Amino acid sequence: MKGADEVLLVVDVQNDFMPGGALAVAHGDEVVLVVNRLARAFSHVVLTQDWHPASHVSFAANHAGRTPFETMALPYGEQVLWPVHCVQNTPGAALHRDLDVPHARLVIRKGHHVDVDSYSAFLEADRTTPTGLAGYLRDTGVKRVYCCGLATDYCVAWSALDARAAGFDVAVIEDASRAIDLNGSLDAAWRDLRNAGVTRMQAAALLA
Ligand code: VGL
Ligand code: ZN
Repeated sequence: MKGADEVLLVVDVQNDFMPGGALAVAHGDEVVLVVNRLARAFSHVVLTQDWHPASHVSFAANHAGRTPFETMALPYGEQVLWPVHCVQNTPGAALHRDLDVPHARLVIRKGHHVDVDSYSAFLEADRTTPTGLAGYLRDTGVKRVYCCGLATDYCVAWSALDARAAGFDVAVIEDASRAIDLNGSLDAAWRDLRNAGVTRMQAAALLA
């Protein structure tokens, strides 16, 4: 059992990221059982939930003439425009029904500011607005963060990079995550993670 100084961060295991969902991640449903198994090895688990207002700036539908998966310049930088997904209190925003982590202590909801996206569980896409997660983890004695969930190349990678920048030891559990892989984003994410000193590992190393 992992101790008090280690946390499992389970990112966005939500219906809209599952096959058939609004922003489907290929094989996204395959993470659910391995996440359940991993979670049993951790006393401390935190979940995240992408949680957008319907008028969110990241939705292509909210910009005339724009289509999903284009990028657009916003005041805080380049933003990928997504299909409408994870709208607050909709079934698509709910956690997958088979996700079984009764001892999860905290659910961080992100992307709730209408004008700013937040892939990261730590810092919004303006790169300045904190979610409070770094302070929470420090206050609860966490030193090492194990990241998994959806999607590897967006919310998992950005969360892992920000966890590292906040001073935590960080690993990404590859086979407990699945990627969107838009224009080489998965390769780029692994390169950025390696350069930042994030460990790439497989679930078996934690389940032995
Ligand atoms: C995500 C794109 C938009 C993710 C969330 O969970 O990786 N990706 N919103
Ligand atoms: Zn989103």
